[in-house]
Amino acid sequence: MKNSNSMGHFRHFLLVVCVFATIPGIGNTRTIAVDLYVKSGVLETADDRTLPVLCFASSETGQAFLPNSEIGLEVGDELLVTLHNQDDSYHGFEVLGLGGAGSSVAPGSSETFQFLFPEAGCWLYRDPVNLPINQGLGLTGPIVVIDQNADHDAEFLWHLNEFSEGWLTHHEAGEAIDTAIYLPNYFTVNGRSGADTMDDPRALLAGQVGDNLLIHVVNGGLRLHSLHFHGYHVNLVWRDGAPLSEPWVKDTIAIPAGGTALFQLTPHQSGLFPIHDHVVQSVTANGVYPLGMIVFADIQP
Ligand SMILES: [Cu+2]
Repeated sequence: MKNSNSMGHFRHFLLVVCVFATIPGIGNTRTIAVDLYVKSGVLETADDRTLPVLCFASSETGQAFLPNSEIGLEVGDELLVTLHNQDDSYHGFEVLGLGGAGSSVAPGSSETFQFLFPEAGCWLYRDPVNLPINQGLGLTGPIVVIDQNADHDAEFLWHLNEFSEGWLTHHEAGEAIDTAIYLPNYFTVNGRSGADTMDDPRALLAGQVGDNLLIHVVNGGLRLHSLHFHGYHVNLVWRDGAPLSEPWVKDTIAIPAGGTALFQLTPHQSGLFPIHDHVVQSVTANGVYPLGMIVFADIQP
């Protein structure tokens, strides 16, 4: 097994195990094992097209689709990801901010990577090989770590992405991709866009006035996405691996490429409200508005 973390993380892991071993009743560090298969797949768009992408698929066989699997964890978990490279070029597995940046797995090979999650939040995983191309072809995914002792009424996930049809079709045809030309024309949340996001229970903010709602956001795209809330201001409470000293109350929050954030919302009014990228181009699908990066809050009295 390859340990993709630094020695610092390894020592931290030993420390955690020792502490848990000496405190009766707190010895339940879990190990979560996940298999991911890198292979070609498809993105089904809001304008009923099918685009060729690369996927971290959860199944060895069968057609792969975006979005890539969410990895759901609890605070204290150890994650073991075994990456099976079924593609014909090298791919790796990185969790941004935690390790794996130098990983590279040969075609037809498998490797296991270890990560530790001592704190709640959300992280982005991606292929660190051939950046930014492989990331732009679809190889990103979300990790959500829940504090099982914290209290909230519901939690949600928005995995943001944008896709350049030019890059996807060049890659499928085996042609070189010019990274100086990046013109994304599809913009997704959890692999969906437009009103289709309402069918995703991880994306639709469903709740009641007074609820304590948590929203995990990871930007797997190569561009900044600025999320604008109608109906509410939210509290930005955590970003890029660290809590804010004080919540930042905002109705528009910019998430840079590769960025992560945690919003807290206690709705003060009922209604159905859109939340969308403030860059209008990103609310389109191949130029058609509003089939892009938009989600909804559906709050009952
Ligand atoms: Cu707006």
